[in-house]
Amino acid sequence: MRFTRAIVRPPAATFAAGITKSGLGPPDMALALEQHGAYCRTLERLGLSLVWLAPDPEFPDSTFVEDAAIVTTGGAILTRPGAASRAGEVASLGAALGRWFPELDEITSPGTVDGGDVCEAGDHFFIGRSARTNAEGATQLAAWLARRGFGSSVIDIRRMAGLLHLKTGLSWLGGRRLLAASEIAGHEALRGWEVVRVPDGEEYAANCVRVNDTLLIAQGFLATEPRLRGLGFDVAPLEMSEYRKMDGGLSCLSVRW
Ligand code: CIR
Repeated sequence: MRFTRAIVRPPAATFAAGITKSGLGPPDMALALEQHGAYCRTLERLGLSLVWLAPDPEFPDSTFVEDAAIVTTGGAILTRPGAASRAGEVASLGAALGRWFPELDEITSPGTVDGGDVCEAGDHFFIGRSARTNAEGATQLAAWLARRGFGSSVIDIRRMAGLLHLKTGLSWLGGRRLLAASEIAGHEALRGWEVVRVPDGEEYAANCVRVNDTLLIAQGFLATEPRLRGLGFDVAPLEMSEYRKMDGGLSCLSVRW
């Protein structure tokens, strides 16, 4: 779909208290804000109108807005994040999305889904079964998608080391083409898709976002970037170092539609 809007939320002062297993040390707050600003300016340059949510210190991970809501061409659904500390993030996404999606659905208990586990690929969605998205959540989401004419398949990432969410290792590039970290690239759910592999050692670059005709990618991945340019993409590299420290990728910083 062509995007015209995105929800974003700058990190709050409590950002460093969020969940992380990266072992990369605490984020530098000033740098995080600077990187967030560059990310938002890039979305605006690509023609998107931004819907800004205020930073919320009660929820250190709330800058990762993507995890709390899923927006499709067939409507939007609020998730039920798998980490208890993130459950309260959904309300503000609901308030913001309600203006555009009056019939907002939601994942209900005992289902849990993190938006980071949901990879849209046109009329098909890949759903990650992860430590955050449980079987019940995946089933609820698949049924919701099916009612809107979308297909889906589940990829269990629980044994794939280093992947917090499905989209940590998988992105849609448009058409039938996906970008994948090698752990996911051979998965049977991807059969019939053209899978572009992220070079080993650059797994973090597997999380990218196609915004209309441009691919937003993490900066500094010197083998991945030319590979994507070689496919004909206009590429916009963005420095993500402070979000990476908190296990976040490019896609998590916005909800796009
Ligand atoms: C978390 O562990 O929930 C956050 N620190 C990072 C969430 C990143 N979200 C994403 O990849 N969609």
